[in-house]
Amino acid sequence: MSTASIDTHTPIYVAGHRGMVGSAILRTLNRDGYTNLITRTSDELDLRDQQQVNTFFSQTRPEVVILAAARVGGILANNEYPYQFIRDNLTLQNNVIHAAHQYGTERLIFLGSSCIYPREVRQPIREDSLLTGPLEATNEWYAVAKIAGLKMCQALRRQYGRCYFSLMPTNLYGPNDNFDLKTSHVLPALIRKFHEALPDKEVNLWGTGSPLREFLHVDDLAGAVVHFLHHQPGHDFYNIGTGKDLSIYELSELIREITGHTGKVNWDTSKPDGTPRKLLDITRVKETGWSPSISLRQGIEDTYNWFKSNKSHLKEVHIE
Ligand code: GFB
Repeated sequence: MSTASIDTHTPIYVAGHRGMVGSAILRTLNRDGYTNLITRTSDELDLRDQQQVNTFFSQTRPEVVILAAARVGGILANNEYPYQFIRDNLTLQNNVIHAAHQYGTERLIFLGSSCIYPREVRQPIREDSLLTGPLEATNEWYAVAKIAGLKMCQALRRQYGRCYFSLMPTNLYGPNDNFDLKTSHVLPALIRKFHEALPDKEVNLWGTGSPLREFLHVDDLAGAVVHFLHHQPGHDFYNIGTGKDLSIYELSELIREITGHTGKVNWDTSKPDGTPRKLLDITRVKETGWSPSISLRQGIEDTYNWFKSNKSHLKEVHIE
């Protein structure tokens, strides 16, 4: 891997800067002294509208695009709104990637998800497992969109020599996560459920508790994104994770301990478990010099503190 640093005055567009991932990237870029950051709220720019996206690119001409905008949600939201997950993601990522190419953006980092890999894949999951088997049914629509985004970047890189590439993070959590119990992922849901049941009310969790998941603090992902502003990628995509997983039951016990909850926990097995395991092999990214630094306990404590300070103004997250 060669080094090709983006200097701190380069115009960088962070798409999705109000979400958990985009806001963490913006925090990290600000901290590292980047001064030419471009952002738009979804009210100012609807990324699902190609005309609006083209006009924006023609006016701002970003040299770097970090594509963190996406329709995201937990297992139930993915399962209940397959059309919104495939349509919104395909549309917005196609619009942004195509406009970036048309208006001369030199480097684009597309953010995906570990759910792009087949359900029954060998663990830990290596990048070369992509498209080797059927996807997990609860999130295949989202996964197909993310695979398509990765392939768009791969095609532009191969055909036009563009430095467009993808980072595929494992399950993320951290400040600005979605804590709406209907649409959230497991980690914020558990923080909220245990906190609201303090000190000893019953808590209802989903599935059997046996699936294994890997969790990465979003600030570690943001660190990986900035790392790739300083390194020329030698591959089309990289797994970004911790290399360690635990069962949902173990996660629930850890969050219970951190919150101080002492009541009963029920498991609602009418809710889906999802994929049995998705642990990423992070050898490829480690070879570039990046590795995660936030432990799961430290990350959950940090997120729990954020939740307690912000819970009075958290928004419900509906899918329309
Ligand atoms: O995080 P999660 O919603 O999604 O659920 P996935 C992970 C596991 O936690 C599942 C269990 O086995 C859930 O049944 N779980 C237990 C709960 N209690 C709860 C709860 O209160 N809320 C939630 N949400 N889960 C998502 C994909 O899969 O992972 C997305 O659907 C994306 O597309 C994301 O890829 C990273 O890890 O199963």
